Amino acid sequence: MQGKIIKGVGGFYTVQSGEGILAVCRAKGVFRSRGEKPLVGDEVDFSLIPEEEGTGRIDALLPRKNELIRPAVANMDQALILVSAGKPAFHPLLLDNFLLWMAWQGVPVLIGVGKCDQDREEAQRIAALYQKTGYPVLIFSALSGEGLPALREKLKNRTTVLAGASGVGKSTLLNALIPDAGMEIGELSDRLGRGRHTTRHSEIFFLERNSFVLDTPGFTSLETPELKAEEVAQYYPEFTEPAKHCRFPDCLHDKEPDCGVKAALRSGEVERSRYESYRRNLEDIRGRRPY
Ligand SMILES: Nc1nc2c(ncn2[C@@H]2O[C@H](COP(=O)(O)OP(=O)(O)OP(=O)(O)O)[C@@H](O)[C@H]2O)c(=O)[nH]1
Ligand SMILES: [Mg+2]
Ligand SMILES: [Zn+2]
Repeated sequence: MQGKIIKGVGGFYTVQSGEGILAVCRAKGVFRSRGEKPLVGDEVDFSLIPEEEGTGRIDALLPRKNELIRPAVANMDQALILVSAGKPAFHPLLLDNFLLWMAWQGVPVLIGVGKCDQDREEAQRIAALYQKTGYPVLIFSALSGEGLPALREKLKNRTTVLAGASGVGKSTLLNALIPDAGMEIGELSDRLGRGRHTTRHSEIFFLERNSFVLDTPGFTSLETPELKAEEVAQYYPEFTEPAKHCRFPDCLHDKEPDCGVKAALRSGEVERSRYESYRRNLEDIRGRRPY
């Protein structure tokens, strides 16, 4: 039988067939010996174990369309990266690192600016910061419901992974979109500004025909992916055009004179926070030991 892994906890994988049959499965030992690890989002061949109702066995993983490291899921069409316009406060570096990871992993991105009910001006400010990146930005509130119809439209006929810092409202958004998702939602503790009932495992939810959304655990920080310094700029889409005007073809847009990206920064074509994130990525990479 063919199915999709919708959840994985401690070596047990919940697999759902197209007909809606659910089975909690173990993966055969051969996977481990081959170094293959089933991921949430994997399409698999599985069989039911007749003696134990509701259990099964994964016999084979079908070829993946893609495979993400952060978060570890497979076969995603796009990522919806969430930030909050209220609490917890928006951190540009964390969003920029999410964007960098997704671009590097080849996954198209939407930016969702949530909790706009808490601070409408901040939501507009964040959206404006990302306008020049070309990433679509959607402002919404899972609480008031505003912006949700437009968001739902973007999720149609796709498998979308929700990603973002802990407490930004990923699970709450899922509950708003799918009333019977029943995800646990964290109360924001004032001291840490992040959720307490935080999501621990990635899980797939059925939104509507051909449309799936994945809830994932939040990150509080995200390191720069394993890139070379000269590769980073290509994942900052708004740098591409100004970089054509750099004097040196191998310009890192750092200390070099006559740099098109730095000129664009001065003229406001490139946002300062984006450029600062880029510089942080360079620093991270330079600080790494060769291996
Ligand atoms: N005012 C307001 N509060 C919201 C909104 N969405 C979520 N919250 C609150 O934000 C807190 C955290 O929400 P969660 O949905 O648990 O956040 P999460 O992103 O799933 O967090 P992790 O699972 O830890 O990654 C809860 O107290 C929610 O009630 C919103 O649109 N408006
Ligand atoms: Mg959650
Ligand atoms: Zn340059």
